[in-house]
Amino acid sequence: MNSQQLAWKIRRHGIEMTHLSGGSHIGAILSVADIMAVLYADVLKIDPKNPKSPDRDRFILSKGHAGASVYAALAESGFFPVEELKTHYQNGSRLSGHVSHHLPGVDLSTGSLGHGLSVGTGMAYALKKDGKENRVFVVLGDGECNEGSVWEAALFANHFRLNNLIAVVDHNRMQSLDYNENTLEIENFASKWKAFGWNAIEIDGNNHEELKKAFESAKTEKDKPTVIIANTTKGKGISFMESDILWHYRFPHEGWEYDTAVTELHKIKPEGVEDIYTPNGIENPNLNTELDGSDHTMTETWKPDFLQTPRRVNTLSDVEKVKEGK
Ligand SMILES: Cc1ncc(C[n+]2csc(CCOP(=O)(O)OP(=O)(O)O)c2C)c(N)n1
Ligand SMILES: [Mg+2]
Repeated sequence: MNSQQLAWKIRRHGIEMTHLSGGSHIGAILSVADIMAVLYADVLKIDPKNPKSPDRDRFILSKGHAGASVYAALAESGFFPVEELKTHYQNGSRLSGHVSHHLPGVDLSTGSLGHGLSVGTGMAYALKKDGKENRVFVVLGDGECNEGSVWEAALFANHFRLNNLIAVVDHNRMQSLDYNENTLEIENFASKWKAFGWNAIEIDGNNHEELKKAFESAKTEKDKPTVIIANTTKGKGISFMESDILWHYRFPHEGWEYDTAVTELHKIKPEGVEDIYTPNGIENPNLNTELDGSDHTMTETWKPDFLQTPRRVNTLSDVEKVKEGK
């Protein structure tokens, strides 16, 4: 399967998994889908028949709330049955909402943000000490980089010249409730990493060719860890989810939300890909994108009086204005 096909599959599984479970974070899953697809289709040296091979590359999805993306990538790569994806986030499932190392192919449980880079740095240090050639990849969120522990790991990786460590930051400029810049400013982001001694490459993180080139060029780095600042769009691929903070926590509900998402994905389905859930798309889809105000996924913003105002919430101050009736 090529990376474009895998990215589509990750998006389709993500919609289904969050829809079935009522699970959150579809915006984060869609944002990181292209990064995950290029890693699993083209970059990582891993073997589904021997998931614990000492000669594997290590991978950590540090933004563990996007767990559905790694589960989908692993299932499509043969680590466990694709059918199992439907159990995600449900009682008794080993596919917990955040990433669990109980699954074959997962090196670290994540979900509490800010730990993945530190663990990945330790892995890279140990591999180097053992004279191994394999690399360590860590995918972080940009909001996650508010955590001080990320920068301690960055210092350590520079100090030990860990050129076998590649961090990718999913730089969608949003976190759970607002834009990063309204929460804790992190720009100029690439310059910060460079100042910490890293080789920083800034690219369009939804563009597969740019991602592949960046991963390739990291191989030639002699004595620095590499960070790929992947500029992405949160909710990428579904028009009404793109750059709308609502979709950090909200899941695609029965009705127009699910129908529109699936119908839009079918319009961009690559050749040779099958949709196991709705093979021919949805017959007579409900594409009426009007909210009915009947549920309360985001309790702060999801109020009937809020619905009188434009639906898109861009900043917390917008929410405050709505609350105050301005
Ligand atoms: C230590 C910690 N604090 C808070 C949270 C709750 N949380 C889950 S996702 C999220 C936002 C993360 O934003 P970002 O890293 O930018 O990821 P994105 O969803 O934008 O890809 C937060 C604060 C958490 N999981 N861990
Ligand atoms: Mg973000």
